[in-house]
Amino acid sequence: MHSDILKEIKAVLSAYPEIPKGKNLEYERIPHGHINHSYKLETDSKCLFIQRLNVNIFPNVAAMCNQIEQVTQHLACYYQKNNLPYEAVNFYKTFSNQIFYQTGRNFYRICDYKSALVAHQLPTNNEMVLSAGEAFAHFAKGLIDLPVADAFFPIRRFHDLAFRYQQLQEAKQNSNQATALLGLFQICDKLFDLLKPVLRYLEEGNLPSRWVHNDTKLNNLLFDKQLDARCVVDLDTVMPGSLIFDIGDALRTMGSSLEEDDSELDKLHINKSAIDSFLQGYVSVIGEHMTSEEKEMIPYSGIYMSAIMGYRFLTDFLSGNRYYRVRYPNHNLDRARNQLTLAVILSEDIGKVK
Ligand code: GN1
Ligand code: MG
Repeated sequence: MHSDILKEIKAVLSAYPEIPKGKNLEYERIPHGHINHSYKLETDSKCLFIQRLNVNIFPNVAAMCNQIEQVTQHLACYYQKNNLPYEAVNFYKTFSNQIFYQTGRNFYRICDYKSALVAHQLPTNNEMVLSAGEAFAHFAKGLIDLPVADAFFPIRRFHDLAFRYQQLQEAKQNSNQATALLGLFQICDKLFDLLKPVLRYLEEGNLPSRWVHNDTKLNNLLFDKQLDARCVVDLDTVMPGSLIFDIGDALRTMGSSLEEDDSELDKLHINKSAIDSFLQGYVSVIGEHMTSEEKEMIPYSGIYMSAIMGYRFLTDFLSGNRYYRVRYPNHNLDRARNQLTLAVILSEDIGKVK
């Protein structure tokens, strides 16, 4: 297994003119991320980050990667023009000038491993969260003048709550575990009712379609040693959507006391000051471009994204864990319970779900 991976990685590296063939090659699996496989590679001259893309989830790798390239180039110009302290991800190109390489059924992508920067699973302090808010807002602001009309959608209806709810209902009908999870389904239903205003605004076109990241978890940002955010990573799901998705996804990770799969739910609470810090940073950067409807929906955003994650994890659990990578049989169920509980706690500011 080990030597198979090494052999394949060597073949991949030889497709890139800027990566010299060295004698030594060490790799280390990076455990985070539920979809792609990521490795840190040490060659004689470079430290690289290489990903094997999950083609079951991203079947059109070429369209996705071309779009990522367009987005990163646009961002790099924006950062530079405005003298901002961020770097855009810069992928290596193959001899055929692509940012991905196909070998057999596998697709790979390579960029530098930014050794000076670190991803965090939970925030250390609120300054860090404020910095995250600014960085994700600059990501969206930098792309505000990139037209959305011809965008490629790597995953259809990705953050469509009604679609995710419908998928959950289908999984529930086909499962023999539904009765045991009645309480959890009741929470799903109540959250769906509570979130109808967001769905209505989305359906009526009241929330503008903008380029958003769609996976603004804290660990998709790299920070320097001073805990300043420096680089937005994991760009596979970048596509048009609502700012509410990015704000909500950030809040569900930065505003929670627990990681998303922690099952000790009695320790789950909301960090209100972290939520305030994120919003302060985010709105200070992009607030002047936000519509009043977008601002109005901010209090729903964290609930919306936690509910979507709860639905998706529960759907996957009921369907035999085919989408997310799991470490134990009930992993997706633990994730679902965590995210649905988080949505309920977040909703206590807006209206009672329990
Ligand atoms: C997946 O693979 P990763 O961790 O970057 C998922 C996101 C979820 C996230 C939950 C394409 O992202 O939507 O928020 O898990 N990505 C896809 O942690 O489904
Ligand atoms: Mg991701």
